[in-house]
Amino acid sequence: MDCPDACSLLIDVTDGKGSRLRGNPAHPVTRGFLCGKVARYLEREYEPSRLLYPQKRIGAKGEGRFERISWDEALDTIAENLKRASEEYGPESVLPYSYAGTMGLLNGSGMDRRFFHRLGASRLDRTICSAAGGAALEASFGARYGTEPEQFAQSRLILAWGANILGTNVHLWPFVVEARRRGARFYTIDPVKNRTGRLADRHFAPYAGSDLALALGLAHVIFAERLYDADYVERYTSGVEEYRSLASQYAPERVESLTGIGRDDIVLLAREYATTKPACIRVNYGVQRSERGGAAVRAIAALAALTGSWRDVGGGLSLSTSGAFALNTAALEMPELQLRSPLGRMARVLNMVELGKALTEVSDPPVKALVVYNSNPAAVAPRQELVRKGLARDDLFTVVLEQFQTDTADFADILLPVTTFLEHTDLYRSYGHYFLQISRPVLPAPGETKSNLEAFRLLAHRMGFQEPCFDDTEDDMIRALLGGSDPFLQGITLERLDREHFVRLNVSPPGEPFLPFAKGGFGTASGRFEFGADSLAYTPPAESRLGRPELRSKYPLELISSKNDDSMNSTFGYRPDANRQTSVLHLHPEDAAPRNISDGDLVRVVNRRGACRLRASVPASPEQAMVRPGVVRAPSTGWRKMSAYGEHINSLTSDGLTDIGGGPVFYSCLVEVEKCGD
Ligand SMILES: Nc1nc2c(c(=O)[nH]1)N[C@H]1C(S)=C(S)[C@@H](COP(=O)(O)OP(=O)(O)OC[C@H]3O[C@@H](n4cnc5c(=O)[nH]c(N)nc54)[C@H](O)[C@@H]3O)O[C@H]1N2
Ligand SMILES: Nc1nc2c(c(=O)[nH]1)N[C@H]1C(S)=C(S)[C@@H](COP(=O)(O)OP(=O)(O)OC[C@H]3O[C@@H](n4cnc5c(=O)[nH]c(N)nc54)[C@H](O)[C@@H]3O)O[C@H]1N2
Ligand SMILES: [Mo]
Repeated sequence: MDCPDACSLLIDVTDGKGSRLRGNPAHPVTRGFLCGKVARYLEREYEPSRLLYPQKRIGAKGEGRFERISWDEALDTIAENLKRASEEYGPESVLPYSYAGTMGLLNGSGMDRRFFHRLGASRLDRTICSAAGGAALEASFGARYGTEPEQFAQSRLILAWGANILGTNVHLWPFVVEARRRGARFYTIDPVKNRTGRLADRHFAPYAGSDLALALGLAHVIFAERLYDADYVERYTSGVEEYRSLASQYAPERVESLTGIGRDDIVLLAREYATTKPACIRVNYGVQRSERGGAAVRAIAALAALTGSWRDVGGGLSLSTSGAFALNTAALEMPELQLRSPLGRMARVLNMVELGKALTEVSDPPVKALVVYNSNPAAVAPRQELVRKGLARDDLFTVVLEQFQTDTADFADILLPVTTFLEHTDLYRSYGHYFLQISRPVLPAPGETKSNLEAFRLLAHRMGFQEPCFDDTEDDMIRALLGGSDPFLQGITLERLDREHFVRLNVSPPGEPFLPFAKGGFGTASGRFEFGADSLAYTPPAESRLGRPELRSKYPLELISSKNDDSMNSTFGYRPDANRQTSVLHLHPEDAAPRNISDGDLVRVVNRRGACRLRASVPASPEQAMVRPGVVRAPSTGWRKMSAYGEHINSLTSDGLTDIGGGPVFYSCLVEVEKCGD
């Protein structure tokens, strides 16, 4: 699934049935244990409501009434409709919509990409998760590398900055525990005091979306007290004078008013961070889901460059490691097929965050056919009311490839049943460590399920696409991926992967730590770390407590709908326990009292985009509160149709975009909350 940990799993199979799933003790990051979600994955595998046969819709869109059909009929209907849309409106009237239901490369961005490129379909900008942070790393580092998880054990100070390690990245935790056993301190910086924050030595709670100001404030102190590594900065960075002058405007007093973190704490944190060696920052994607999210990541990354922390084993910073997997994705995806499509050029690009607009406003051509796989946009995309309005269009032909009858599946014209990762071959990279993995099918595909890869192969044949690439086997495609010349992949072959299952990239010699930027080596045009001060001046998000006055007077609370610890986006939305967990709103007692809200009350969260009813969770005392006054938190996210009132938190979130990268601003979201029942 979509997780930085990308675990190595062992399964016991008895008479063709999986009986036990566990973490592989031999994998240096999985280390023999699983999170609560995957430990229960066999329940999902054999869940009676799993989709097993192709179906066509017989009720209204969204209603969820379907009838079984054959694969032949399903494929004929799809091919006919895609051809018609393509002939009448041009192939760009077809839009694929996918994200990371599986992170497997073949089933996530393989035959599907070839298919849509050959068709000339609109391209999808897959921004919904990490686009702002990714753009920030590209601009600052020129590469998506980060500190190896194993090295955290050697840190003396670990900052979890917008990183709920125990919730969304639990395989980092044993390394944190080991570091603390050796005397390290562990701090969290997060508007929400989640499981991880509760176990921290200190928790700092900035206002939502104010991390840029906080990072500049820390830099202010580090410059003022000359705590930076002048040698590292001189040798390996670019733009420090502009950055110094920007930081000089962020004195602790001002930063206190922008972030809510006390000036003395800012000074102490800056000193401690700059003088403790090694110090490591685990920043996760929560930080960049706000209006200034890209700049925030750049300013946080600047701290590691300023202090020269990249020199140290157990230093540096980790947001993503995905850039080290220099696979030949062009050979997998074959973008050049677009030139052979009726379009004869590269197709237009639509941003997945703006799906609602794509389905209701975009013309020239309008979207007439939508093919969804590895994603559940009717639940996970922002501005849900508009998304649903678009999905309900009678003149839109929708195909959904799914394992389960999700909210999105209910809008399908044709619904195709697909396999799980236990039932098909795939190649997996990771965004949290440096091991590449292969996985072969260990369980039979139930009913008439097929992998995404097979489904798109059959569709390509139905469309009459003649290119031999549509007959490539899974192994052909893996070989193509491994076929580049990147040194990190040297010696990694399909045969070796089949033998060893997981293989560490050649990022450093065996047994030696990977220090990506110890001696510079940044991938930017200058080869240096780019501070980028000209884009880092802080203004509070429009939707925040210091934002647009007309908004915050009506909607004074900052909503953070961050991930639920025991589910995976909407993937487990059919589970009643997951649904209970995602039907809660955490409030501070000071916000609850004037609204006459008590623990367990039914409340309505509302803003100008929509509304959603949830159960209030209000602790007895302020010390136990998960959030500071002015912040509410909704663990996310479930299925809309499973919620008691058929409502969803993403009716409130905005389809606005981040400062860079075109990412979503899920956590810049002002709301009001009112009691609406006991
Ligand atoms: N259990 C579980 N694990 C998951 C997922 C899941 O749904 N559930 N989802 C997977 C996915 S898709 C992803 S992208 C990854 C990474 O997932 P993350 O994006 O890292 O997880 P989140 O919980 O959304 O955000 C991390 C933390 O950032 C905090 N945060 C929110 N706004 C701000 C802010 O303005 N400033 C600061 N400093 N912190 C802020 C949140 O309160 C949260 O504690 O996790 C993956 N793992
Ligand atoms: N309010 C709010 N909204 C959010 C977020 C948030 O924090 N708060 N997080 C955002 C983030 S970071 C992300 S990444 C997105 C996640 O959004 P999505 O990527 O849409 O994630 P899921 O909701 O888990 O849906 C994945 C679907 O893929 C299906 N699937 C799994 N494997 C396969 C396969 O092999 N083939 C096919 N065809 N389907 C498969 C699963 O059954 C599941 O229904 O949500 C975003 N939405
Ligand atoms: Mo994500």
